[in-house]
Amino acid sequence: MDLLTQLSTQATPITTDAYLLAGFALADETQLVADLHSILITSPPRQMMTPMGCTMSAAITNCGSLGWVSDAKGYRYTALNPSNGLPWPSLPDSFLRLADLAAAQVGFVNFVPDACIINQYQVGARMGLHQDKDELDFSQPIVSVSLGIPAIFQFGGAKRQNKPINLTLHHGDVVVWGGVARLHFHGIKPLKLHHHASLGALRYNLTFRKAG
Ligand code: MD6
Ligand code: FE
Repeated sequence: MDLLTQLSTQATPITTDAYLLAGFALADETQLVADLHSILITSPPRQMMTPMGCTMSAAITNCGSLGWVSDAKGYRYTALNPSNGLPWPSLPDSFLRLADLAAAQVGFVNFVPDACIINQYQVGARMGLHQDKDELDFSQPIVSVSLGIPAIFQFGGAKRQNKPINLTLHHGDVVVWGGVARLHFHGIKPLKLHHHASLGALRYNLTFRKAG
């Protein structure tokens, strides 16, 4: 997909203030995947512990000036990777460009993320319904980029009990949400076996936030 096609990509509303931009990341996929691979080498994903003592099934790493971590002390953003004591890798230009373009496409202008959480899912990995509420600034949206094998994304409401909508996310799909949907519950169903030409039997999700 070239840039002009990307800029004319239709946003499909999921609910108020939440949109699917199907294939939006494909225009720059080679650069995105190359930049992702560099980050995975310097800062390998690992399965973190929840404060309740459970091991998360997705493995997580980060890039940006802040990274999300979970351990017995709770969920929080840190400037250093606890695995090696070093700052998280910086946000590559390709990531920043994509996050800004996708947010602007659905009306969230001047989105400047400082954190990108990278979730790596093996077949069978999942993410239970949760809210993203560890950031300081809920006026900023979240931009979520799916790469690799497909997954069923569950998008619920403001309450955990609200019945979620199921949406299959494919390689290159981008979901943007903010505004009244910013704190809605969401999750990922256990991944089924698929194969992706450049990423194998894995799914990666990049979520961009303004965390600090
Ligand atoms: C995932 N995504 O797609 C998990 N959070 O692997 C998230 O938890 C998420 O996609 C906030 C906004 C968009 C997301
Ligand atoms: Fe989330």
